[in-house]
Amino acid sequence: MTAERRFYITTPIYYVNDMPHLGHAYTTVAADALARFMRLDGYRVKFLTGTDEHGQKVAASARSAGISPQEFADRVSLSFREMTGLLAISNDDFIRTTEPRHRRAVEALWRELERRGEIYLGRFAGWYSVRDEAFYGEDELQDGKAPTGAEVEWVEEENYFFRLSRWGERLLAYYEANPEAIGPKSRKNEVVSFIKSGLNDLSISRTGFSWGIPVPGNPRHVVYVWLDALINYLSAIGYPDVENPEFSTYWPADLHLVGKDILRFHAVYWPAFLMAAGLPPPRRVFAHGWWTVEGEKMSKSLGNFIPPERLVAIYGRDAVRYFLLRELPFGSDGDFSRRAVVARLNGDLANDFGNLAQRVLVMIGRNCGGRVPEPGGEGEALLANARGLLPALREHMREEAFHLALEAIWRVVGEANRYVDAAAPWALARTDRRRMESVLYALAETIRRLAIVVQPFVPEAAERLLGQLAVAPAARSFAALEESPLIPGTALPEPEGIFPRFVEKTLSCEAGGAR
Ligand code: ME8
Repeated sequence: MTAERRFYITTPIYYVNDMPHLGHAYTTVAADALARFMRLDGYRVKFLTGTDEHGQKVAASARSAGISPQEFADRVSLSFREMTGLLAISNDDFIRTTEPRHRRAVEALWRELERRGEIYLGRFAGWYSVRDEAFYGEDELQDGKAPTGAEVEWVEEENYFFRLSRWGERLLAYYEANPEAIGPKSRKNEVVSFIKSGLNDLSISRTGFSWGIPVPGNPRHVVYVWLDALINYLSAIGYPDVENPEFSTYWPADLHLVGKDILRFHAVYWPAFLMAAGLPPPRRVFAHGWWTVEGEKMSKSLGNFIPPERLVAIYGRDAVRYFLLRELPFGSDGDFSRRAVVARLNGDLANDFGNLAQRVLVMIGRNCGGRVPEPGGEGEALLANARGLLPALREHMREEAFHLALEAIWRVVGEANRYVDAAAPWALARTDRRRMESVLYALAETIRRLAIVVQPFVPEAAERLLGQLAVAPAARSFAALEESPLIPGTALPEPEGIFPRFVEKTLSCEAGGAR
């Protein structure tokens, strides 16, 4: 495999101060869909997620729980790891910033920055927000709070500083030369104007608490939690051993997916740290939008904090994944409501896709002896559209436009449903069996193609559907779309619904796929 056919994608590493919720699930599911897509498209993929475990915020949560920070971090990190199983996340690694491999990388990068004259010891006097784990200048405060609304406290202490002010011009030149390095475009403009407004040197150590990685050579300081955290993207591929094949294959990362709240850390500080250490910056950072719940910001105190396991228990894993990626343009903000989830589940999944598969497979079972029918030239327009899907999907996925990718797939689902109605194979069963077979072949072949391209989004349902079409596991990649059409005469298993309708338990417990 050539070096070009590789893809390194990451999620943020989540703070272990609190349990996982819908927002964390969102970024992780999106990264998973992209990782699966690229694997199916023949790329060698490294997909990384994990937890961010140091800093004052985590130390404070551990203190209120009455246990040590390490014990607390172990407990909550496990919940994030469980979230990956819960949502069928296909991450290749899960990094924790309390692991020795990470500490080694942080120490090495620190020393490298020091060696290159990028770090000096100074005095910080300013505002710090523990919730944001961020420093703020006096001029940035709004009504005595951080611009994010978080409480701030006055901090005056000896700190190490990174010479960020040196890097403004080089960052601007990098973004000028690499317009794709930040998405969406509107966010790129924000970052560029922030850099143009002038960068101050950045405090990169803290004193006064110990829950962190000690600064090499001066253990009175711990490394600032954001410098510590960002380095996870390097530690997971073996930094500081830059000669190892993992590192040389996967760095620079192809995509850091983040929420818009942490874009500045990823698109200003991170590339500056990297360039200062002589490493190339990531190829692209994409900042997605923010979910509210039933119109409100998600928070424990409002009681609308949605744990992913509850959603999965009620609606199913695939439905949650589908909803998150289909409902909002990736990049925009949006609102989560149960009504919207049920509408997508019963509409797009059960009525449109599930019912299409069920109708066609049941007809094949009844009229073709449960075997793949003979092709005969019917349904060419439908098949042509199904064939055109992959190039369109590649375009959309390159721009992280998951909703457009799903819209394109469902457009073909809609056409296939209209084709069933128009071609009426059940009537042909009595008048023209050869044509009936040909119509059903075109439909089954379209469903095969749909099932293959929908795998990154709803992996479980796609797997079941491909099983019902007797598509061998080795024939499920995108290369198989053209290489392995359905073979007439192949015996098919008994069809069963793939997307049961959601019915409120209080009303009835009936489930089925009928329109
Ligand atoms: O920021 N809507 O961790 P974090 C959409 N440890 N996405 C949301 C969301 C919401 N309401 N709430 C959270 C940190 N997210 C650092 C990251 S990376 C080197 C260090 C998602 O636990 C979104 O991806 O606060 C956001 O950026 C991330 O969770 C913040 O997670």
